[in-house]
Amino acid sequence: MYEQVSHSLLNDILAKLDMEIIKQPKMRYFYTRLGANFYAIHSLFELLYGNRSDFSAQMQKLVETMARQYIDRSDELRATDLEREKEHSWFLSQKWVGMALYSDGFAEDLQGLKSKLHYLQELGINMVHVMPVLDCPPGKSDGGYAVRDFRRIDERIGSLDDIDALSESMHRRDMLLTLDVVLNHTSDEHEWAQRARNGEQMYQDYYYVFDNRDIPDMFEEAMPEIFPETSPGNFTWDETMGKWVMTSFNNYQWDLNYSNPSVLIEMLDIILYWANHGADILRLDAVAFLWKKIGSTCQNEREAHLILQLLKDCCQVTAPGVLFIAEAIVAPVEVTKYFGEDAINAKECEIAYNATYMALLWDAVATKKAELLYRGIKSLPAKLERATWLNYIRCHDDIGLGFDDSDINLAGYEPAAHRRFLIDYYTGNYTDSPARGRPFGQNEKTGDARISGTLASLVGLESAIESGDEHAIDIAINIILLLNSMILSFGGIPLLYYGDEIGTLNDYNYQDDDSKQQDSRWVHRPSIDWDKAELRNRPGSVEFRIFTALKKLIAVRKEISAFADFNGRELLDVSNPHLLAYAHSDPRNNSSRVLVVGNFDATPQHLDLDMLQRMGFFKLGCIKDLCTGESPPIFNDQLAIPAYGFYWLSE
Ligand code: OTU
Repeated sequence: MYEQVSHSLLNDILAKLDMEIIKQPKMRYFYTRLGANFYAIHSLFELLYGNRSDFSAQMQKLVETMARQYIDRSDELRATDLEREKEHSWFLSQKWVGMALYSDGFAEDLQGLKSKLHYLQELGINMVHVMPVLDCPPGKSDGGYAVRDFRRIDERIGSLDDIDALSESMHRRDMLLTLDVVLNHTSDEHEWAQRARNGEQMYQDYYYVFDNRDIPDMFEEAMPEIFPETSPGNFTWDETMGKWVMTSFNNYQWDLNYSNPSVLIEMLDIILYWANHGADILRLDAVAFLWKKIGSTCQNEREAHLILQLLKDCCQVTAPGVLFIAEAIVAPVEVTKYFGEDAINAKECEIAYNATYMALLWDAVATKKAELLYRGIKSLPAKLERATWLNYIRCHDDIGLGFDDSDINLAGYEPAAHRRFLIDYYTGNYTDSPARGRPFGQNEKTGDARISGTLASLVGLESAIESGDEHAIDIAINIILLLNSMILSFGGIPLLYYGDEIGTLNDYNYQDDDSKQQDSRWVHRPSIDWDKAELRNRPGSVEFRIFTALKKLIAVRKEISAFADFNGRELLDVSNPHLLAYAHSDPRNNSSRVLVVGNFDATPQHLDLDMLQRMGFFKLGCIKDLCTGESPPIFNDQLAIPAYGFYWLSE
């Protein structure tokens, strides 16, 4: 019944389309895909905006936006769409290995990045998240997340032509390009914000603007603070406008109001615009925040999910080869919902940051135990098929200790004290720790804090080099490799962070820059020292040791089909608190089973082979470590795992 109604609705919309669109040739796939997705798109749009008098006009505009961007999509990208539609689980393959980087920090600018793609290929990287490239007000940029113009590249790093050339060059090399779309907010210097400030009601309706504190105060009762030190509270008084505006992040980042369909359509247009400039994957920033409701934390609201489903369905019509990454740094039970809520059987983002796993790995390093790591992975909710994690150790943001209190209890710790220990451990307040991190986002009201620092500095490489302690250097390198082995083997897309492949240390220059010194995340947003990177070719150097080992691990990962993310991971209870072990089987190929084991302790540990055999693993004497190609050491029916060592075992 509804199908019929929706069919005639669709016909009405198509009949009213602009002549310019109707007379276009080669629209066949557009119409087929629109037909297939229209029911979902219309019902989602109606759920969100059905009570508005301009609903039909906005619906018409939504379809026109998709059509116009389809017309702009190049033949090459349309061909890629078709291939990916056929092979629709293509991104679950173990062959993808990612890296996130700032183009200026990595190589000065976009052209520099293009000329250094070979370096990434040398390491085995074939998916690159180029951190925000858009125009932001200098000094009020939030590292690129306070966008002044969503269609204009920051002129200090290049032009639109440079992005096109980069994506072309990457595609020729079989590399994927990931770009950001900052959905939740704009800079206060964005044209919409300027026009709102100058009194235009239409643009004030793009944001959450209030005459007085009545409603802001009600919101504040339940909204947490994201940047409590630099930007306390969630509202900012705008002097020119004479009004309060919602600013969940920095006070110069105005939250967009998605209860206004015009905002949704504008942002869809921007998503499709970057899809048409060759982005294979779009990282949707801060997706948990897309819907605000008084009395709630204003995160993970049902409508935020409906918006993402709608954006995904619309993208399926215009650019179906393009994937979304959900950047939702929220509780484990909430994260998996960003793959697709079951309310309406629709998909949202194919990929999500695995912030839980990231934070748990840091817990294991500090405690030298895998207990909380084990608990946390165990309570990670199952995810949908055709969905995958982005597994990472470090990124441009801080490390938040967002694991579950009940898991902390199960692992035998008291939550508040344990979090305090971790902060102290990584920020220099714990005597036995070699870590050189910085606190971030300390909130005196709640006692919360997060951690900044590069991978190398957090695992002790900085302090080890400073004291010239060779043994400590060895340990730090081993921990770096252990952590990388964990993200490379977990199931999902590993995402390395630029500089970590050569052990880049903290960069303290941000302290001399007024616009950065309050934000310790800049300590781990380095400029690559290419002379140091050259040392990757000099045997014995730190750079060589890390780079070569990583390169090998990446190459081996790509050969192990059981690492493709078809939900074949099984967490093993090996009853040794220092070890984490899981096995992968490839549902498409039963004989290929791989057992991963990592030792987080500073002393060697062992695994009982009898136990492994009872679990159905290995005939004695047939075990091989795929990382080295050799048999691992076995003594008295015990498999020995060196301090901070790891194996990827198969028969
Ligand atoms: C994201 O961050 C970005 O990654 C940050 O670099 C930006 O500052 C921020 O959005 C605003 O655009 O929104 O869903 O703990 O983890 O702010 C989580 C800080 C986010 C970040 C958090 C995050």
